[in-house]
Amino acid sequence: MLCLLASAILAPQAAPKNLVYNGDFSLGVKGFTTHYSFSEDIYKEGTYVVGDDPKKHHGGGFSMGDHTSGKGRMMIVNGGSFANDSIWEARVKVAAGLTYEFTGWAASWSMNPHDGTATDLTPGRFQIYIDGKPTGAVYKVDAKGGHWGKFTIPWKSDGARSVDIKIVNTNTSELGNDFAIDDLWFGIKQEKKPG
Ligand SMILES: [Ca+2]
Repeated sequence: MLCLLASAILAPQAAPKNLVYNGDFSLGVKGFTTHYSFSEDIYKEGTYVVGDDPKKHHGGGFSMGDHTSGKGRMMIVNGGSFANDSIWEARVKVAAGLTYEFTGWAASWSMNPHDGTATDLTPGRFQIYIDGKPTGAVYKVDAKGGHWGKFTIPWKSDGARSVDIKIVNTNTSELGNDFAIDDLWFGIKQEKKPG
């Protein structure tokens, strides 16, 4: 008992754990719910797939790799024209009085039909909801195809319970509005080391 205690104290501080199951989508369609409809081809607004290249699922899409390794899987979404659609939603257990952080990566994958460049005319705009409340500023996905950008949402827990995390797309345009998300992470916020 004493030995166990000593080793626990001496053990180096572990990196905060990711409370999101399958946040890198390596396990496919697992660990989340969504208002979107699963479809191997994503020509229709409001559909999604978990795959390794948007072009394989939409002939007019930009060919790009995932954020994790460039060769893994990501959630590939054809943004819907309905309001308050949740792209991705999951429940996590939190402890009281701690500051958490929800982070994730997003990139556009649609082409500009006018000039053929990999530029989304109306990129996705995400509002994150934690415990049912809009949290943090709206995150605008980079319009350029395959340019992964990170969103970071800090959140403080006021009690020990399980909370719902939800990514909602506030862009309801049928034009463009095509994006992928990857490497979703929720955990205790890491303190910055001095210096
Ligand atoms: Ca991935």
